[in-house]
Amino acid sequence: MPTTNQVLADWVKEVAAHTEADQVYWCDGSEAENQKFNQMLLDDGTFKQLNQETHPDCYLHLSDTEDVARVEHLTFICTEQEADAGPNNHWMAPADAKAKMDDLFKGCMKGRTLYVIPYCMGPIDSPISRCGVEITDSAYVVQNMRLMTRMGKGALARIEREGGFVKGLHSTGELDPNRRFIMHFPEELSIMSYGSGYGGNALLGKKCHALRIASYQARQEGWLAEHMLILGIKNPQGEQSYVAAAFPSACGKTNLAMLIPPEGYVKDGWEISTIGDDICWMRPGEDGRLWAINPEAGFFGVAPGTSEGTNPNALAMLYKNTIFTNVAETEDGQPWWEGLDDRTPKTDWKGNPFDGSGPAAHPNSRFTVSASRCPSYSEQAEAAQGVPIDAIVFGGRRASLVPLVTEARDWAHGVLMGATVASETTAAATGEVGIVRRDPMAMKPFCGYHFGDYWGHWLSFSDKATQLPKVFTVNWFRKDEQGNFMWPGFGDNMRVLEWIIARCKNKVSSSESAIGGLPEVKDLNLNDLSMDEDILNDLLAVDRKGWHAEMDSVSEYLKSFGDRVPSSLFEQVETVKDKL
Ligand code: GTP
Ligand code: SPV
Ligand code: MN
Repeated sequence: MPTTNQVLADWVKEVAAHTEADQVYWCDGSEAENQKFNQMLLDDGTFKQLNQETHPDCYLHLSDTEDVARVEHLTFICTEQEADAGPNNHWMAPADAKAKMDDLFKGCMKGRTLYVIPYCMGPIDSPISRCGVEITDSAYVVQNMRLMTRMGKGALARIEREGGFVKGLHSTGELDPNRRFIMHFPEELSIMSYGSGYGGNALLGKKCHALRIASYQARQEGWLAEHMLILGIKNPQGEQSYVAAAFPSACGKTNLAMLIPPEGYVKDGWEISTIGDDICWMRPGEDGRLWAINPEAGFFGVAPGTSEGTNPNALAMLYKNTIFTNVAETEDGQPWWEGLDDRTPKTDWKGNPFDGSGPAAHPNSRFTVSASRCPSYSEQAEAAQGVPIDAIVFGGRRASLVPLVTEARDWAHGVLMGATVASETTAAATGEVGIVRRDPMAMKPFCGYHFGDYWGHWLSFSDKATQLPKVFTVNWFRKDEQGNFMWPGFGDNMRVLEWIIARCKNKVSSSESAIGGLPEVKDLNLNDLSMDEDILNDLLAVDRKGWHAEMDSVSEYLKSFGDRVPSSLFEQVETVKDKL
């Protein structure tokens, strides 16, 4: 399947020569090809077949034990000017980065096949979508990209029609953490990744293209590329609304995106539909609203904690055509992870007999599955124009201080809320877990340029769109003194979504506070929820002293990004302080 696009043809030829690949294979995206690749991965031991009666066409992949998460310390933004990458990124000069990567890639595909994956991020016919080509020597990466993107013939045809594409070069190399780098060249729209086969490091359409490169492009072109889920809410009157929500990695996007409302809500006729669970590209439409697409075609979701009780829609997807990475296995060959049910697995994520010490599935073990398998997947996810966003929600894991939900006074206050969200770190990236760090717009690991410029870009939308969404902050993760979650979360998050939508439609008022609008308890639907009113009052209270300290820390944080930080953010901080 060679191509009429000369730039692409030349690049593939050049890479094949440099990496000394044995063969070059162009992926067409067909079902026959899918089956051929699965068989190949079974034959070479990369895949293990799971119980085909309970889980037809499901496979287990156990990765190298040192290659289980994103590696933020080895991820670089390589702009000509260091200042353009900003203090939020690791930076390397493009020439130095290329020399380093050229060395690593030299001869690295000897004896291996080079796979060419043309892919499209977003519906093939959407003007908001963008294409890329990933070159990889990993058939496991091919199979994941097949589920996560629109790949093959259709994407190649669009590339040939349009000309431009993002170049992504990947090799699993030796999986040596000391020879592992994820390099981004936003000014050239290219990516080089070596030494890891893990999701965000290796499936280059996802975080590398759709967030780091796309955020850079989006700023130049007047749109937004964000780490957000997109969901639809239909009320019993049949009115449809859409919410985009940014939470850091492993903080609940997949769960919220496919939430099943509490029974009473379902009876009344509320419906939640899923557009996307991780990435959102949005731009102002002619009507002045922000219109969004999910650039992905699948879910690469966190397995632990997924159960019939927490996320039945996710669980329902995982019985067919799913790749499981680093989960445990039961005696009869079914995938298993902590939180799934009370069975005891036979082998752990390293393939060893499970002895009860430590988790059986890796805390960042994942499933890869086509979005079309999700019972709540919306047909609007395929709409070329996208969906109009009514509310933008920011959140994180905060054991204390941050209320269940707060509404921003206006767009600029909303940008401050997003820019200063903090969250406890999770197993989605290597490093210590549970440390509170600021994670602006959940983009700390994913923004392809200086955060000061990024916040300025966000603020500029008040001139770009006349009907901006309302902005909110949520926190599902408050804990009591015994360390228990105070809010039931999961399906019950619907109660907060209902209030958010009611605010967007001006159907309820909010109670004004220094940090933003809060719900009055009477306006939250708490039917069938046995919740102590004291706890709810705690969840909605503003701890003045705590917030004073928080705002001081916020000021210090913003200052650490230097003079590129828009002054209006500091004005917003002063407003909150005055009100406190
Ligand atoms: P990435 O794919 O890494 O971007 O993660 P994500 O934001 O999609 O997170 P996900 O929905 O997979 O949730 C991660 C973990 O948080 C899982 O173990 C969930 O069970 C847990 N979780 C999700 N929602 C809630 C909630 O409302 N309350 C509590 N307590 N835990 C939650
Ligand atoms: C995340 O870490 O935010 C993920 C998984 O969604 S990864 O693809 O590894 O980025
Ligand atoms: Mn994510």
